[in-house]
Amino acid sequence: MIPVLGYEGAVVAVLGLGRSGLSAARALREGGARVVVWDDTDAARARAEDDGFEVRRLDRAEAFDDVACLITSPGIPHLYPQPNAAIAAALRAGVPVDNDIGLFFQSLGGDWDMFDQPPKVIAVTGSNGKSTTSALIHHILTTAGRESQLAGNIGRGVLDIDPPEDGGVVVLELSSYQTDLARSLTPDVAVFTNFSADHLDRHAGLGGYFAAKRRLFAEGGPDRAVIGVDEVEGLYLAGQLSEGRADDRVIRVSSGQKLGGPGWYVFVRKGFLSEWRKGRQVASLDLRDIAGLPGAHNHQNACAAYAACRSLTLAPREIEAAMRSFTGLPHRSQRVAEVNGVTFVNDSKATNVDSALKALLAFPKIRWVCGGLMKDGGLGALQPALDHVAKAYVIGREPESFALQLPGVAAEICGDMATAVARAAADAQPGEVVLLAPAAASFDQYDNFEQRGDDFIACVMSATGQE
Ligand code: UMA
Repeated sequence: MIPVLGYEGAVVAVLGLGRSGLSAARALREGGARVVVWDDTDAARARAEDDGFEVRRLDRAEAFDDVACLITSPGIPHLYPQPNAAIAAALRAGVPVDNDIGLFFQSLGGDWDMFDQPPKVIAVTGSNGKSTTSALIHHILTTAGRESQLAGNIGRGVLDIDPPEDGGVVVLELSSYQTDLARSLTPDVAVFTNFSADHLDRHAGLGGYFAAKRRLFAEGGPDRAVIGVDEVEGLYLAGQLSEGRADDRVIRVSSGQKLGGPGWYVFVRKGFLSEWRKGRQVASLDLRDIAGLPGAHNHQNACAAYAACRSLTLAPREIEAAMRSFTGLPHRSQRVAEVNGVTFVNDSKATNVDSALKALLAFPKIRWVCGGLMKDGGLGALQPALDHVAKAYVIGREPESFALQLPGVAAEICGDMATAVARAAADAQPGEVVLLAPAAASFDQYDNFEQRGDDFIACVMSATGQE
């Protein structure tokens, strides 16, 4: 745990008692703060009370009379569509609102003089590929013998990690909910994987979503920025951060485009990753047979991870060797089974249209399990991949309206996962892939995408007689 500095003896309120909230409450207590907590669910409040925390209703401005700061959780709206009542009350009372990420940067390291090599933080944001890129960076560093810890949106509260040692690295996956609110954001290396529409309701549209992600680069001024430049937002950000064309504090990354010029570039074309610096090629890696990184979207993740590790001075061959032992993450292009020539792949993390598009483009002939809680913007952007789909098997509470947005695709209304997987497995021919890539959030039928992926795996085992 990283004890929180700066609130010794002060009252700090914590709203939301899930993974990030509870770990923040404990780290604040460890740092000497008096912590009062609230969660809108009874069970979460009861758990916190058992842990010795004082529960206080926070939905009135008077609740903040003695409070120095409110720490909130990423899943709780702080601005749009409307602020949670407790956050609105804190804002009315003039109390600063922060989150565990802000506390982490405020508290990391403590006395920097005690380190020969101060710890470094690599923070990864972007619309898709954040988890794989973060996990890959962590895997490469660990394999190369560097002390590394992985936390953030990937499922582990940042304040839960151990205080980093001399020369240690902390790799953080950060969502837009987290970067939007953190009052301190000072990574050494910041990575922007790519950009496409997501979470529009929480950011009041695309501009708000981009502004939330940009804070990671604008607030702290990282020493090095690794930026995916395949969308205009990344191009703009890279341009804003560089002093000129030769400024190699920005490493530009592309999946598909050959990049060149006097700066620093990493790109992938036809499965080969190339690094260019000051107009010369420095390294080339063949990504095509790295089993843990299938498809163009994973090649993009590989480029971002490669660039981040190069900026910590790892050698290209060291990075390549480590990539070969990367096995991927659960729920992202996860090969679950292969039965009678049919491969079953779990990409439950494809919660939006862009990530589902990339998952579909990775395989030529697909029995596609899709559907769930649709996000703003519809499914039109999936069009370029729909000729890879032999048939769609639609789940979710409103599968009919989901299927209606897939013109020209043979679609079967299944509703639940067990029916969808059983029907897809029965129809699939050797060489085809049964792919869960929902293009929707899971919350209409599951608590989270992990639970949905686990259900897919259980249904595959049952449908293929492997239980
Ligand atoms: N709650 C309220 N009032 C509300 C909403 C929620 O009191 O109006 C309470 C809930 O009762 C619950 C707690 O808040 O007890 C949950 O908080 P949370 O939703 O922020 O979840 P955490 O468990 O703290 O997990 C969060 C991230 N969740 C979200 O961003 C939604 C986790 O990312 C992250 O791993 C974790 O912090 C540790 O950093 C998950 C996620 O789904 C993987 N992220 C989204 C995504 O990847 O698309 C952004």
